Amino acid sequence: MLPEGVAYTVADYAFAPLTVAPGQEVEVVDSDAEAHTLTAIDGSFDTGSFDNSSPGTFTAPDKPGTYDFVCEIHPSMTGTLTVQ
Ligand SMILES: [Cu+2]
Repeated sequence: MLPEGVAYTVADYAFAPLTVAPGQEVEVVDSDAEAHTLTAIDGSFDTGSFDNSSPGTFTAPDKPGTYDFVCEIHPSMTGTLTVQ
């Protein structure tokens, strides 16, 4: 069984590296003033828009590997999800 309640905080308009288990559900908390998205480049996961009053969630891919993602609202915000 996967651990529950994995939380990931977005701060200062940047994504820190994130490593999770295959299929892990992740809650994404926004500590910035503006909304963000956490959207996989390959389309395998997407929180949609979330903000500091309404966290986003996504489910990590089942296949181990690294997945690049971006904030669709702030395209300079990029990050990498490691699934292992
Ligand atoms: Cu953003």
